[in-house]
Amino acid sequence: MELVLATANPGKFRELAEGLKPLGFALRSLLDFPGLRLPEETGATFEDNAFLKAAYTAKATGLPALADDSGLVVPALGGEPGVYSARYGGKATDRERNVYLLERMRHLKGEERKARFVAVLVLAFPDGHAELYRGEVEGYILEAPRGEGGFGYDPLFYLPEAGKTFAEMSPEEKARHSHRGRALSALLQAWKDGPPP
Ligand code: ITT
Repeated sequence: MELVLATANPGKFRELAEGLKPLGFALRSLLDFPGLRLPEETGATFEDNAFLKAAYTAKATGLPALADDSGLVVPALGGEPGVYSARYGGKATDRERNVYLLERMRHLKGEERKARFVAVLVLAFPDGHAELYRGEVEGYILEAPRGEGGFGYDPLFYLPEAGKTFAEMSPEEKARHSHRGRALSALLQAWKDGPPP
């Protein structure tokens, strides 16, 4: 089956492509469809935004499309950055957003630095049908970045059971623990015997 990965984020693309390998889909990227831009993310939830991106791409390309809407949720900040993770504080780069998050959390200590990553994957078909898969992981936001791997908030996200940040993990190790890895496992489980009923 041909499948369009409806993301313009190269970090996500890499992780999704790796995780989907066992299904043997022929993957397409947005670059295969010049002129196609993802719609504005106007939804209030990860679910809404993932659905917007996947349904739009499936309709525009005539192919099944998989979108990932994800982000970091810090309860002590009232859920920030949440669905605004990609544009937190109006900052343009991952590094600037990380600096901004650290600044916002400067007064928070111990358990107040708890955070979770959420990923919602929506697989949409040109006929309007859609399937949704979700993954979450809980950890802590460090006071300074650690590690060079991954993307986004990975250098700040510390997973106690691994004793590392996501940016200090190999791609395989991050996939075993991450929100996206967990959502992908749910998708793989549903598709292991072919298209779900
Ligand atoms: P697309 O909409 O094109 O897929 P995006 O980056 O705009 O890309 P989102 O709106 O879903 O996607 O924003 C997700 C943001 O959350 C992302 O830009 C990162 O800042 C952060 N994020 C999500 N997953 C992450 C991960 O595994 N590691 C680090 N940061 C992550």
